[in-house]
Amino acid sequence: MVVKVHGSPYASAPRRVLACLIEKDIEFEIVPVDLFKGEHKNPEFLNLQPFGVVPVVQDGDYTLYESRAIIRYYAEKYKSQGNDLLGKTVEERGLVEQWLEVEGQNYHPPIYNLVAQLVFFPKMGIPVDQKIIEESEEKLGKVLDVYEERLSKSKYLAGDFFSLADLTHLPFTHYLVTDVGKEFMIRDRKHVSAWWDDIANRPSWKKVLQL
Ligand SMILES: N[C@@H](CCC(=O)N[C@@H](CS)C(=O)NCC(=O)O)C(=O)O
Repeated sequence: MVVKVHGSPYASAPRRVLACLIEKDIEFEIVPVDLFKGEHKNPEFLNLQPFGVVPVVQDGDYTLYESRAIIRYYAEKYKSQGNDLLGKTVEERGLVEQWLEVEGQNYHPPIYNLVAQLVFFPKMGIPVDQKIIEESEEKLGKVLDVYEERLSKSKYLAGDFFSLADLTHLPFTHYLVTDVGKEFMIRDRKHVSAWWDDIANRPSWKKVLQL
């Protein structure tokens, strides 16, 4: 069964899902949803995703939204296919879940604010708020200091294996080092910098960027 991914391959949350599907060798097709035309607010799309955001996957009769839920689902469903992204033991799995939560709760809010203020808003003609930019940079810096400490002890966030915990960071960190112009936040931290080079060079992520 080919998985249908409703979304735009240039948008961050769909990219998270696509990277996971490629890591797991799962066949997929992209059903384009043009955010610029507002297609994600059309009634047909809202039937699939009542909050009107991408991505949504359809796998036969099964429909799922929320990118982090989707990657957990596929990593579990196809545990022994493609690259294992959940760890071998329950303790490893616990750490994968811990760092997935850290990404969602600690990393994502400030990095999202930076990307919104410095990339999305200028394109949309929305005025930027310098105070939000400064506060977000400070908050993200503190989170990255915790990552630096962690990554001085293990190659990846959950241990010495690449997992969903690392993969989930790809889309927005990509924005940070490319469009936002704050690559120094990664490069000033030796272990974070090496981790980023490692995960950003995975064939799955390179393929996502080409889609
Ligand atoms: N928590 C959701 C967030 C999805 C999300 O914000 N998607 C963005 C694209 S990356 C979107 O659809 N934005 C359009 C909008 O907010 O109107 C997920 O992870 O799936």
